[in-house]
Amino acid sequence: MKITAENMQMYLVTDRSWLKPGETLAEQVETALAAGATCVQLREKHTPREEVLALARELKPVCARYGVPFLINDDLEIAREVDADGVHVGQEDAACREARRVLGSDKIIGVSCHTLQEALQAVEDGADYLGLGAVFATGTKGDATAMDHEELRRICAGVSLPKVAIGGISEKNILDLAGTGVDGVAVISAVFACEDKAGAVRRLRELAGRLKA
Ligand code: TZP
Ligand code: MG
Repeated sequence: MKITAENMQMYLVTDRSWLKPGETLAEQVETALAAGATCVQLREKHTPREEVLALARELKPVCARYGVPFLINDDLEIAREVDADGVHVGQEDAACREARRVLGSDKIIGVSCHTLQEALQAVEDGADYLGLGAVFATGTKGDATAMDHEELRRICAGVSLPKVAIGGISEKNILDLAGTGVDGVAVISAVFACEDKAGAVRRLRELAGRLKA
């Protein structure tokens, strides 16, 4: 599967710590997909690996039914075991090259970048898309600091791969990213913290469609 700028529009990153008793990640992801989510990344930092693997097995066919890329955060082995569409990796040494080596040329590899230098390196290492952020302050990722939007513009101007902004993005501030060059937004709390997840996805996707206008 190939990933495109359209897949960046309303990119959902999971965090099951927002679930209430009785709710399942699979049904919430399906709700988001039915409402127009364009990419799904399984990112569960507080869940034992065996459970992440089980979630991955459960989510993969759901995403496939909607024709939406299903990516795994960081864990190449889980991605391989469930035959996910790809992975999203950070700035760890050689993460992107290692992912390409393990997964091969057909899988999608996304890389988190915070500077133009990192972005150009990711291109050289064979990334398929870039995750850029945090673009705003966020309580969701403790070690994420908000990046300068001028650097965000420089990355977008300098790299032609699909690019998704992440970090602290909400319906209130998303349009502050208009004109930066990002193709869309990746969110956790803007969807998972919402009672009406379908509405949140629909509105964010509609707003994301105005970022490049
Ligand atoms: N990477 C940079 S910020 C972030 C990640 C995974 C957290 C995004 O969560 P939220 O709730 O959309 O700010
Ligand atoms: Mg990571």
